[in-house]
Amino acid sequence: MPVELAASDTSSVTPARIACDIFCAVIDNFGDIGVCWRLARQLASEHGWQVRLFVDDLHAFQKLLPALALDQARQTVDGIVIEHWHEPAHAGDTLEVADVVIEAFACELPSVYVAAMARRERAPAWLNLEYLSAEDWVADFHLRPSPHPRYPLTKTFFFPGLGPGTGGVLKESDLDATRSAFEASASARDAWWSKTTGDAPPPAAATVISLFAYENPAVDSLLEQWRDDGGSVVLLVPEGRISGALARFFGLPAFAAGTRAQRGNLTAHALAFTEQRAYDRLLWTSDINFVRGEDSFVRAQWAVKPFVWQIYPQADDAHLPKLDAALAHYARTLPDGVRVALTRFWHGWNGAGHPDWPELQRHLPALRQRAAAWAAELAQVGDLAGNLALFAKTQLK
Ligand code: TRH
Repeated sequence: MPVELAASDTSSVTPARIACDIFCAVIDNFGDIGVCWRLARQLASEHGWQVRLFVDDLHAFQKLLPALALDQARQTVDGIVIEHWHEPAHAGDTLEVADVVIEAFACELPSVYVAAMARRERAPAWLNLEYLSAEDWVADFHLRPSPHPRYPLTKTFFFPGLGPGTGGVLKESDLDATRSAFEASASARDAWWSKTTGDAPPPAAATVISLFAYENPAVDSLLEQWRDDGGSVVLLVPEGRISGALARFFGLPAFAAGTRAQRGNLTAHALAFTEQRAYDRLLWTSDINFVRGEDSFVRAQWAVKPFVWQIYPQADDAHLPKLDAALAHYARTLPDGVRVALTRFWHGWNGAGHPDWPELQRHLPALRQRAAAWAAELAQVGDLAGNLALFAKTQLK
């Protein structure tokens, strides 16, 4: 017979710590668990919360966190309890309801857990963390309550966003300082190049590009443009869904981690997929970053470098208005010519038109400036973990 306990009652170290359960169902790729793991780490390390993360796909998770054991039903990493979640009924061996319950991306909580939430003396703060969208409606729906049809429980919709009135996006409190230290240290950057590619850093005049992308029909033309570029281009490609296109372009059987290939002015390195914390250094090293989905899109903005976003594709091109909504924020203050070039390039990279590299490259200085101004603007919205913690505490009073 399961026992219902408030997890905070079981903490012998600091009884006042807020206990938080995060539930994450991996739909595909790495974004769902990428966001949840980042949030879990921040709530634990920056807010002192006692966090438990339920995740149904340890294989995807292990790519971001190589220390994770695949055969453990329950393990603790970085002070966070990780439960292998066997949806839909499983809610841990002992049913404990936390003070704050986060249902990520509308994954359904186990019904026994919801029933136990309703029985709890003090109802937990229950939040549904939504996917990031830059669309205007998000601010209207952020923090809207939704009463449960049967139980005396209220779920609140927590919307990440890029503008005021939204939940913001995740940003660790030490991120800027860590980035600045890396950028200021020639030895750290040399060590990064040597460890990651086996090569010394390229000459300062080279354009370094990171490419994290889904399969993309526009990639062949872009590789040709980089091959024919007037200067040298160094492409850094984490192993993944775009690797097959690189292999075809270079006439190789595969473009697996450790491969180095050259055609014309383009040199490309295939990189091993790194643990999540290390991915930022790839973004900080590059002059321009191609990112995708949700979490790498956010990291590119905090890297304060020009970037190109491949949005997660949805049926009926439902993703295209979301792409334009992000552009409306990011490109808002750019001079017309630069904004048009950036918009055309992002559209081309997302299936509408053709990316024109020389045109984008011409505007890189203006885009570098905008990247810095935008990061400062985005920071005004506040870090998502901090915003969420603040709201949850108001619900616990
Ligand atoms: O993997 P994604 O395509 O995830 C997507 C999106 O989140 C999308 O919104 C969602 O609907 C879909 O999944 C199901 O892209 P994303 O969001 O950038 O997540 C990638 C994660 O992988 C991110 O946390 C960064 C991390 N990463 C590493 O840890 N190491 C690496 O080497 C690389 C390239 C990425």
